[in-house]
Amino acid sequence: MKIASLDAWEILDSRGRPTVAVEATLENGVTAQAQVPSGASTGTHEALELRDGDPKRYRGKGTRKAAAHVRELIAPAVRGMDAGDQAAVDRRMIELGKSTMGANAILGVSCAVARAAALARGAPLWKHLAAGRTARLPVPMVNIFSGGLHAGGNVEFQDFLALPNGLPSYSEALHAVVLIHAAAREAAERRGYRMTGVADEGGWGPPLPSNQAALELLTEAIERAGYKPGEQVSIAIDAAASHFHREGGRYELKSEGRVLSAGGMIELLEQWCMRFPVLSIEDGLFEDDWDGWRELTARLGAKTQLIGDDFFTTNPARVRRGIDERAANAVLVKMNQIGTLTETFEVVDMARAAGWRAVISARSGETEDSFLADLATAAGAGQIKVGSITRSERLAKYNRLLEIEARAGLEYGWR
Ligand code: 2PG
Ligand code: MG
Repeated sequence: MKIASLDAWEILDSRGRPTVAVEATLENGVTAQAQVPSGASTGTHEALELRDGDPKRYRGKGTRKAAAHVRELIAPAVRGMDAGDQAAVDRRMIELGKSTMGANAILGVSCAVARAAALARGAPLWKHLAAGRTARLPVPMVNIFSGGLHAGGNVEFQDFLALPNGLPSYSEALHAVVLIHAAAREAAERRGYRMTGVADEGGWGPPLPSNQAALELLTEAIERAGYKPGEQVSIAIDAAASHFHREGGRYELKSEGRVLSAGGMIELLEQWCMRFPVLSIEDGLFEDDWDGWRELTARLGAKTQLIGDDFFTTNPARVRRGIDERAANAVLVKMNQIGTLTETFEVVDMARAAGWRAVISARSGETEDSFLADLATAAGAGQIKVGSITRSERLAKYNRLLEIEARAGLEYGWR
């Protein structure tokens, strides 16, 4: 199953911003496409997302250059290679250079080639990607309230999510979250908040008075929906703290009327873990505060999942250091932060081997491509984060997982 040709073009993501679509064609005539996600709250250490920079088109955010790189530079370099040898294809593209090609160009090819190889073998994508790993259906970590960069100026923390880790199957977990999403609206409206705003990932983005108010509402919503907080359904937070971190190690929580040091942030998070059923905290501190992360892990790590997103940027070298220094206990895995499928799996496998958890994650800018559902299942990581349960770029993934559940009868949940 040799690669015959690649095509690529500019498309729009769920925020109306350009991204890249790629089609791979094999010598046996099989073709497959992939669409590339894109973030808003990006970490400084992410691989380069190539934008055209032409202010006359999409305010400089066009992706025609990245698409041209696929057609003109990557295609001749991978033509004739075995589509089933993902590692070799990815290695060839890494040699071409992520910052010259654009990680968005490279990732599109990486995913399209994998899908074409799966089709050529007649295997479901998750099975092809698993390549010997034990596939599992993941627990969905689902956005209910948004703040930060995803929801225009209400509260600083980016995500307040439901984590239905105490339910027996993927479909029951998803069902619980749908009820909680509706109950959250009712709870918020009862307190007089306007519930018209929908955030970038489809969750509620109401003008809440504080981060703590979101935790109170979410706890109430879990109960109102008929679930036991902390037992059947817990809370996950993505603080995305790099985005309200200021020079001199200060964390500016305007909505709470306080400016905190790293120590103050750790204390606040610790208090919230005691008062609310918070089981998971992502990016609780600034992306380069290694001392703070070690302290956070020493204090909360025994009971709480501490995930590095901007902190690790799905980079094997950063995750290795995090493991060695005990600076977290879980990693958020985003394909486009690192740019190839091979390195994405490397990060998951490294994390799992160290006894860490891994959460496979979408971006705030998504497409109708459901690749991530198969990736999460194949990686056996046990958790997936896709945003809320509204809007079709999110549902494409949730619905694909329902299909895999219905057809494959795989194990569910995290170990
Ligand atoms: C995050 C992601 C997804 P973005 O911070 O975890 O929620 O957001 O894609 O904007 O980085
Ligand atoms: Mg994050």
